[in-house]
Amino acid sequence: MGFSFECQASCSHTQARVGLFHTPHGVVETPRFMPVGTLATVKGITPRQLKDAQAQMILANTYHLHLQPGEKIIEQAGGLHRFMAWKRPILTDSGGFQVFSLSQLRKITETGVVFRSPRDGSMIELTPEKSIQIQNALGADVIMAFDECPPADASKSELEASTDRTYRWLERCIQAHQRPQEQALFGIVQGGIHLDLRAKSARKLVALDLPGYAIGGVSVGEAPELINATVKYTTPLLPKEKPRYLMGVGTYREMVNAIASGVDLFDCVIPTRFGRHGTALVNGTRINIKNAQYREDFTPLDPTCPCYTCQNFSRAYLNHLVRSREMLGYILLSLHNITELIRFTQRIRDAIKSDRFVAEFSYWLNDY
Ligand code: PRF
Ligand code: ZN
Repeated sequence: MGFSFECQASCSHTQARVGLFHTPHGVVETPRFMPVGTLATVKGITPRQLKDAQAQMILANTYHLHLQPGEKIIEQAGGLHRFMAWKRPILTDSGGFQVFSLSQLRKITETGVVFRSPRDGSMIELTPEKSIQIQNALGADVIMAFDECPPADASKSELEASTDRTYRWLERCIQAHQRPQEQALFGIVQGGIHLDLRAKSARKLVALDLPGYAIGGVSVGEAPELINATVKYTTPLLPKEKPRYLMGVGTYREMVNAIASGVDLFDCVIPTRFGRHGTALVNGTRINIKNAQYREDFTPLDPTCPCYTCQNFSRAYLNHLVRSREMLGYILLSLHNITELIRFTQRIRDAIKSDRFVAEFSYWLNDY
């Protein structure tokens, strides 16, 4: 039981490492992509299919599950793992980021955030204590601190005030956390693109000796070079012996560069969102399966892919399904996309183990 992180191999040219993150529901081999299951479901994909795709840890959202069905129901069901029949590790995001990106009429105070429920228009308050209480009830293996994630166009002084407040909220999260043996609380470094703010945030968080650390406030609309620069600067400030998680990032290039900086975990809605829009991730590119060129293409999306979609169906069939708006089309594309991103991080792990990471992934690497 409990949590530990061990480093199994590291790259001799970059900070990239292969690790094992032990959690109460099993081991997570890192670096790894975590599929997003916002509402206790990775949209369109069964837990059995997720297992076949080699998913190890998946994500769920405090904000959405609090609104529907409510943490009480999930607690009654025996917790999130049993409710959704996913026996492997789960991570819940705290709701901070989702309140800021999804809800209207919010008011941010030292206490927390007040917003209007998109469901019934009622006013809802989320505070650090409330977020942790909900996450304790949901029962994920990893829970996230309640943070504030300002938009990319926030001024430096706004970012500084917000980063300081996020730190005070973290202290309250730690106080409120009732199940530290069963649930690891990760702190979230903020500070936008300002490296001095990132350094201050990281330094204060590291002093709290948390079981893991996340980098938040990245990929919120800033230029791609700034994403990489921020991650490259921030990651080495976090302890080597703890897992590092880059929140909401899941493009090939950003993942490879973040891994080179020492990041272990990623999540992103890209594979399922793209799947629902008819886009397939194939060999580092995106293809729109609706395009006429696939109408008579009887080859699989990716002949090297072991997923159920690629093993059984042609591009022509997927083109037909998506053009006909058949739900199976979106499901098969989502399944392939999830498999593809998890396989991509698996290939990176193998490359790091044989110390061929830079050689094999130089196409994506910005600085090596
Ligand atoms: N904070 C939290 N969740 C997040 C983010 C953040 O900054 C991001 C930013 N990319 C994605 N998800 N709590
Ligand atoms: Zn596939």
